[in-house]
Amino acid sequence: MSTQPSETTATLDNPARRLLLKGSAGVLAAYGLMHLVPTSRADTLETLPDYVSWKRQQDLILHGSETIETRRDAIRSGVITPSRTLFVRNNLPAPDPAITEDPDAWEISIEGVGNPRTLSLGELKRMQVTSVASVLQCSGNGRAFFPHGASGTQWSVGAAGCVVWTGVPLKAVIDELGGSADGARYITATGGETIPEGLEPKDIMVERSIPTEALESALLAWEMNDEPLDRAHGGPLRLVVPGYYGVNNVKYVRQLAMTEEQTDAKIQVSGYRVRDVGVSGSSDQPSMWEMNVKSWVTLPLDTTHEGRNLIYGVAFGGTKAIDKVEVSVDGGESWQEAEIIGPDLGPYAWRPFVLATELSSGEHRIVSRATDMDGNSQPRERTDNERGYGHNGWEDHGVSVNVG
Ligand SMILES: Nc1nc2c(c(=O)[nH]1)N[C@H]1C(S)=C(S)[C@@H](COP(=O)(O)O)O[C@H]1N2
Ligand SMILES: [Mo]
Repeated sequence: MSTQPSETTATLDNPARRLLLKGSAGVLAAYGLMHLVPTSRADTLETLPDYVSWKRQQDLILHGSETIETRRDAIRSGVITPSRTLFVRNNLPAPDPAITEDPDAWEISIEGVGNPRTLSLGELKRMQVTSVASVLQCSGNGRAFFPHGASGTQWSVGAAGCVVWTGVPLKAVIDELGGSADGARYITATGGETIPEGLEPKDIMVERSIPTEALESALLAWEMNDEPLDRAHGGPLRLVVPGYYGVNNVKYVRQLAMTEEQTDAKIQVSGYRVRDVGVSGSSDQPSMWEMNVKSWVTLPLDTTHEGRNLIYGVAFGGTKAIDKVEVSVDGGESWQEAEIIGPDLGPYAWRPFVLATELSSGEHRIVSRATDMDGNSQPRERTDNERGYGHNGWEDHGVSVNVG
């Protein structure tokens, strides 16, 4: 996909870019943050940056050093996305490798509870351990399909993956510390990035608030896919909120508070807010919290043979399990129910699906439409919005396949 210069002119949720626009390039350069400024062309980055050099480059699209997408054809019928294939999205540069050198010594302060205190990861590990499979998906996944040229990384379908997290249930931690403070309505988590001096912390910090109902499913996770959490994905410790968009899954979490109000950090107040095209972000607009029902085809993608074919894809319902997936090979005129395959790893995991069907020669538009257990189905159309968030329209997510 080619990147138009206009896409880089107004990445309003990128603090570095904002500062650059305000003429503070010197500050950024002085702190080595120039690489936060999005590259104007997708092809300027040719190899994986050092902090993710362990990933499998052929599975990935390098949009920038902090924005790396999983290729649609790397998923196939995959129940779990291998770590080496999983997308990466950092609003700030990944911390120094030292951050994961002594994971058990990592500390998190817990506030807004009966007995606020600081806990080490070593202590958390002794409280309770559980695992959950959940889809990690960036709010802007599918942004590339918005015709108005929504600013930000032009993700297609690959700012998403399904991984297994292991950690302590957040509720167990809060209970251990005397329970939530009276009146708490939000869980507010703070990322552990060091904010360079000279920059306004509230403009830059990754601090997110989510409704307390997420306490039932949230984890403080130290493992992903059975390995200690790598710093690329938030190691040593990350807040995981199953079914919620990526940004709420705060990496290198160093503080967690049960709060009455949402944080006043920019990333919460005006960032990640859904609004009409041309409107600026503000706190009265919907926040990117729970994910909506979505699916896409992963195989075949460009060409295939005539006759019987297996059409694969993945489907998920955010906080709700998937009920059914339908596939159309004629652009949505007629639909056939696909079979959901593989083990059921719970409501937050995605479900691979397959449809065995005959394909005649010629061009086919293959689309998929998932429905969750509450009966919500993917709409045909996208809902246009300024930043290109939450796209789950089935039409745009289809593939055109040449059969013959
Ligand atoms: N501390 C911190 N947490 C963060 C971010 C970040 O930049 N810093 N980026 C968020 C965003 S926007 C997304 S989509 C996910 C991406 O997670 P991943 O890089 O592990 O795939 O992390 C979220 N958590
Ligand atoms: Mo994101």
